[in-house]
Amino acid sequence: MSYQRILTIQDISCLGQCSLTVALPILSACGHETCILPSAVLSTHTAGFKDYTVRDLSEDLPAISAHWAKSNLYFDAIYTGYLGSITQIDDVKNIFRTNAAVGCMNIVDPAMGDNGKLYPAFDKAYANAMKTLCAEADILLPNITEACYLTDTEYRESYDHAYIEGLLEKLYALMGGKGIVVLTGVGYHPETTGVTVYADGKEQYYPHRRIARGCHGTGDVYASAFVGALMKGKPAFEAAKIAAEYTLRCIEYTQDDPTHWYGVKFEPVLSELMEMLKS
Ligand code: PXL
Repeated sequence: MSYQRILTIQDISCLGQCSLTVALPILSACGHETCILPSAVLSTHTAGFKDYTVRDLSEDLPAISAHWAKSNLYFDAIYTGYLGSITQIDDVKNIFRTNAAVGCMNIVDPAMGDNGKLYPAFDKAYANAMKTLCAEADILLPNITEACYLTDTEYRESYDHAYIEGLLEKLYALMGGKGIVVLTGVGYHPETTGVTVYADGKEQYYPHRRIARGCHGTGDVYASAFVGALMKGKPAFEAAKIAAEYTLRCIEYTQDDPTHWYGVKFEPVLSELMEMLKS
């Protein structure tokens, strides 16, 4: 695949190793032209820090999109992550319509929760609005918590294959019966977790080791590495495996440092991701 121009829309948490400060370096390291649209600027992310500052950039989104369109600048992929409000969800839907190149891939990480709960800034109304953005995705990248909110399914800590199959079918229906669902954090045994890729009634599962320490920001690392690999021409299941292995390496590199609780040290292992893309 030739040099790809990717737009990623999410917040900038100035400190915290998530959203744009993760997506921009990872996509660039994968060899893509990476354009950014910050939805908000926060001093830190919202999970675990207190008294963080937030500057909402909602007002700027339509004007930036209009400027790009007027300048004939279009994107090969548009990848969205953490957004600030329901208004921004609507703005992103307009950006899908206005700023996409022919054949553009719309990739939605409905970043809004984990471990059965929504992140502090979100409520049920936001989760419902997120369903309408997911309906426009070519590729959807939820974790199980997000999948539950998107499909009005009860969250369970342990489950069987039928439960996961039910989630996948409902997510696929939400996308209008087209596209690809990449469901992360799917584990049927205590010592493993994994990722399921679902399209057209066909499920592919990649189980991998589970690292006891949960780290913040791994969803963003995963989604960014997935998009990076996919836009290098890797098939979705291959991209899902590469993203899983890279995310595991990030956690392994971080897990022995108790002071680094707010994110993963993804930078020192970026070269390993670049190696994985060569194979
Ligand atoms: O990693 C997801 C994320 C992104 N951006 C902000 C967040 C979070 C998760 O809490 O707070 C601002």
